[in-house]
Amino acid sequence: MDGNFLAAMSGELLDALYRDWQHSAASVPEEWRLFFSGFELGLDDSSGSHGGFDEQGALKLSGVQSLIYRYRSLGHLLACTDPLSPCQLFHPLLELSTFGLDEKDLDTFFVCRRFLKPRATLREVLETMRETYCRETGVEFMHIQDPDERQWLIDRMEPCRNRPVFSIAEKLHILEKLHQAALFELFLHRRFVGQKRFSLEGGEVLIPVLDRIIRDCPEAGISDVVMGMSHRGRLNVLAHIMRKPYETLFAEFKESVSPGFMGDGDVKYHKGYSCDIDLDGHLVHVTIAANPSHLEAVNAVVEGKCRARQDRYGADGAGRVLPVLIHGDAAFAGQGSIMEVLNMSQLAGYGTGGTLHVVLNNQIGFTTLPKDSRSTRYATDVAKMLSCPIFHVQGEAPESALHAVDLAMEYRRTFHRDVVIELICYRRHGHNEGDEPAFTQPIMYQQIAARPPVNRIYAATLAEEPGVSPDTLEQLEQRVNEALESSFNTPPLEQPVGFSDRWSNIGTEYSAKAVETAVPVEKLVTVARRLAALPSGFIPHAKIGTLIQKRFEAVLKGEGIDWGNAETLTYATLLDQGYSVRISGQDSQRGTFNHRHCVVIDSHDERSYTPLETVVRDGAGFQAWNSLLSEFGVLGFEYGYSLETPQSLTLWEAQFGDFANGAQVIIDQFIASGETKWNRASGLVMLLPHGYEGQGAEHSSARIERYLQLCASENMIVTCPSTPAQMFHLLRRQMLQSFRKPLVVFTPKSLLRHPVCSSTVADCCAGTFQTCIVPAGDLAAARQILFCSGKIYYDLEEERIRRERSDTILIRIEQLYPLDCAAVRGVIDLCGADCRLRWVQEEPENMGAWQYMERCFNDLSAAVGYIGRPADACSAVGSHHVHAEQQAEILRRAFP
Ligand SMILES: Cc1ncc(C[n+]2csc(CCOP(=O)(O)OP(=O)(O)O)c2C)c(N)n1
Repeated sequence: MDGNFLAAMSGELLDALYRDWQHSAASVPEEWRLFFSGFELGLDDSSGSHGGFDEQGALKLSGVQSLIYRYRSLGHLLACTDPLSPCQLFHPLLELSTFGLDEKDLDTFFVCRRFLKPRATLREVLETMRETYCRETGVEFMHIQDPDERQWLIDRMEPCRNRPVFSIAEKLHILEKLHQAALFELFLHRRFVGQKRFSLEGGEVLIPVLDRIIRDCPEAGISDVVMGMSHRGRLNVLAHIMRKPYETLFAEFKESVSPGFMGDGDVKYHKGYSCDIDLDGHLVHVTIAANPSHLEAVNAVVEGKCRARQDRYGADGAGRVLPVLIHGDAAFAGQGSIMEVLNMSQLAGYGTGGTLHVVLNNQIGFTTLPKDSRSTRYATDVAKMLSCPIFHVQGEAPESALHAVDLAMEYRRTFHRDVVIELICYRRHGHNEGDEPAFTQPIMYQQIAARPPVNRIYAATLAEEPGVSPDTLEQLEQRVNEALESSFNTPPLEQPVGFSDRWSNIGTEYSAKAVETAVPVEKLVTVARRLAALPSGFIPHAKIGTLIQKRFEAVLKGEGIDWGNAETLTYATLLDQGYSVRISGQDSQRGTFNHRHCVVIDSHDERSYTPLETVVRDGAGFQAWNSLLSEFGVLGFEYGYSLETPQSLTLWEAQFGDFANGAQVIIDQFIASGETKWNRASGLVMLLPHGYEGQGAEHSSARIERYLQLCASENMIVTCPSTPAQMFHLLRRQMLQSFRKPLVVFTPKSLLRHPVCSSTVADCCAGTFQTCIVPAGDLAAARQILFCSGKIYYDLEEERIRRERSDTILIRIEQLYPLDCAAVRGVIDLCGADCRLRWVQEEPENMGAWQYMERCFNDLSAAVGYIGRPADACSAVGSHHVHAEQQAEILRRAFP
């Protein structure tokens, strides 16, 4: 039996075990049987001190040890962290009597295990515990299962009682940051009456907290900080952390500044920004990601951005780049995407060495109170899944908050895990400045109105400090006010136009010009040979070994290149040209439909081997990750990754295209509209398996219509390549073209192994991506033209051949958006007046590309009819049999 364990047991438990043993020795484990036998051996009935064993003393001792453990574990229940509520002074689990102790024991010395001292009075123990865990900082850390991590935290909290000493200079700096935060809001309120700013008032402590994070960076070796946050206090953060000039912010209020790019722009509290901060010669590049209103949606994007930077820095990347996410209490507890991002934190493909989470808990979400918005005690409880420390800090105790920051930063650096700091504060006004909070929380808001702002509270505390003169305090405040006033009428600096840094040589305009994507045959053979050469002693599954050899043989033969082979050759040729490739998605290494196998597993020892890593050049890298089972989080992450990597092909693959709508916020708010709102381009590729094969509503449609509805102003490219060579050229084009736009690719499922769906080496080594495939044939003589896209082409072509309908020509639209209107017009212009024109699709009439294509055909004044499933509420039927009948009906109607 572990002595520590015995010491940590509560008296009640020991008693209960003892009674059980007395009743039936067999009912307790062997080691307890021995323990109690030994105990009774020494029993002395007359004294209560049995043969040298002091029963009462032993119970008290174990009570003291339990008390220490309990305060570490639950002391936060008595922490005084809410500025709006009186401090809680009693909790039944933390009463002396609960441990079999009372006031009389306070001055008794006890032997203490894992405490500051080996011997201490109960009074000392209790004071240490209460001061450490029950003042302005409540700490949850005993859910951490690693004993070293727990002890590490204890060693840094108990000696200083979670309240370190700050120098006067440091205190004045805190006050300056608090003044900046508070006076900025008052200034905006006065100067821009009635304008929304989502004031930080009540939560001003956020500014010294973020400032401290940045100031801790040099010591931690951090060179980059990437932040994500929502509306609340964002302008304040932009001004006082990001150093966005006041004059630029004021010009945005006055709407007298041009955005510096052509686009829709965004409201000022969504905009991103970056700056370099020089801290005594140590430069820290700080970025705040642009984000939409959708709360918490930016988190995964920030993680992806960080990971891309970390990958660029190499081995010590995770140490150098720090993700900081700032959350609202209601959003942190309410949005499921939080859990997805937390779940990424320790995964090899998505981890970023620990994220610093700051939850600004203003105790309300719009008008909703915590009792209606969460089932947990704390807004942060979801984070406990990570076994990481959570600090709950009183929002009017800036020094305690800064101490929590220091601990969090050091913890992250030591253990590479997430940390959460919750700042418990309040919101001085309504949700925005036009909202009346007293409609819904009249008493709470009376109380808030009576509360002095935190900069005043802290200034009053400092005024008591010896060595701080009233003049010093006054001048500090005056300086902050003067900076605001003097910037009010200063014109802002011109915003730079175009992309910058790594993006500076990337074009800002879409171009339909064909891109040279072919590769020399010798190059294809060389990379194919390398891909086929497995390391000696590596034994893949027999079928995979054959597949790898067959891929190579197809290249040597010059024909029979299937989808998986073409896709692998695409990555290989790009890697060979120095472009990195990162693909992630559910089961993407093997491929949901078994076509990819870009990571091969040894049958004997399960070690993995990635052939594509052997063809990388010039510092490029290949990464393929099986993702966590998430769409929202993972797509957001890969989008973020793509923002940092214009010279990388970043691909996200949905298991089936139909599941991508779990990430709809990322698609709508970032991928489709990020560039026009924020001037941030992305070359992200979304691979969306598509095709009607009788697998029901969630395994068929991939919702083509949704993407087409989002298309305008060449914001993204939507494609449905029908051959392996087309896929090859399309993905190569994505890197080789002069600009970056998100690329949506509807990829096949059954075609992956369809014997007719194969390409030749010549197809890959000549030509380029064809936006529209028009077969050789006499269009003028055709009686029927069928336009289509994707897999249905193969069904139509088979039927056309079977029926010997040489009068019908099939036109494949390979790029739906931007549509190659000239090519479509060319077809229509050439065909005769009585030629039957039809669009054929597998989807119901209200889905698929039809409604979009109908508009395009109308614009071209072409009367094109529809063939496909009738409109439906559901994208596909559940019965394979009904599916087959519907598919046959489409073919019958296509060939009347
Ligand atoms: C996903 C999403 N749903 C709803 C909203 C509307 N909304 C804006 S702020 C807000 C309340 C947020 O509360 P909290 O997270 O506590 O942050 P606070 O505004 O209090 O700082 C809501 C519901 C939104 N922006 N995003």
